[in-house]
Amino acid sequence: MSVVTELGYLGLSVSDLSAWGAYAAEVAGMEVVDEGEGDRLYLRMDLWHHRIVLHADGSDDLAYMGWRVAGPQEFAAMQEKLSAAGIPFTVGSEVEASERRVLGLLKLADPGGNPTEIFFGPQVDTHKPFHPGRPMFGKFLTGSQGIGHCILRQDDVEAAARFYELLGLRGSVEYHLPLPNGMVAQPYFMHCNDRQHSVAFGLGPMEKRINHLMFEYTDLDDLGMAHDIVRGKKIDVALQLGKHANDQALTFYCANPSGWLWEFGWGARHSTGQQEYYTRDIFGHGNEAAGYGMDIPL
Ligand code: MBD
Ligand code: FE
Repeated sequence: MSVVTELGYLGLSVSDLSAWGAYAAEVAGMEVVDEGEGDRLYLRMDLWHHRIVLHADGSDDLAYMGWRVAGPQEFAAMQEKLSAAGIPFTVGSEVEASERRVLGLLKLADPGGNPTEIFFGPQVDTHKPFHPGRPMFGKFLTGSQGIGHCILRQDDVEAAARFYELLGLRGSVEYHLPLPNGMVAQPYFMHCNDRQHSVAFGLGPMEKRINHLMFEYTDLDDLGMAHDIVRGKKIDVALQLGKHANDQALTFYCANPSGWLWEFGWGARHSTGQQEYYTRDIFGHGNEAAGYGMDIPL
């Protein structure tokens, strides 16, 4: 059985590369690496060569997401599993693998059409200490929990759930949220390691492929500092500081230079392996700036 082990990397298409570099470093604290290609910047969050590539190609949306499998045997088994399920994929060439700094990758699409890659063997630069883009008290929480989580566009939630189950994720509906229009939002959350969710969907129609990327600091003071910096720069905050019912992380959501959200967090609990659902968050997460697809009563 081959299962994905973490959400390992992301590619983001951006129109303003320099604004993005400044945001990632000065607001989030990521290490920005320019290797001189001219069309991209790398963002480091730990010892990996990168966790995020910013591609200056203008669409201001998710370009691709990379799910890790443990090694070459799991990589081969995943191809057999996808073939048996009738899911089309291509095997990345050596050039494509080295562009992503991995030993091997597959390219496919999830049922929502989101470009998806399954890879093994990332380049880890153990000789190059992580150097944050602004002073940090601690680190980004990655390791076996991967980058964080994404909320994705899916028109067919059941099809999306079957696809991510095939990849090895588990989960289901974790909230029933009564909406002002009388409907009940039933977002779906899925995990593949200790991170309580690595992917979620089912929050209704979305303009972009991605609503938000969540990442986590090891130290509360880094979340507080990020919050002060966001407020100081008058960056739109879509959801104020609050604590989620499912992962119990303290988080807030603010706009990035592409006009979608980054969720900054701290203190998430691990996935429990037992399904539950909630009707609201623990506290906070008040709605502030509207129009970012998070105008929901949490
Ligand atoms: C999350 O991370 C989230 O983004 C939402 C909407 C609900 C619970 C946890
Ligand atoms: Fe989230």
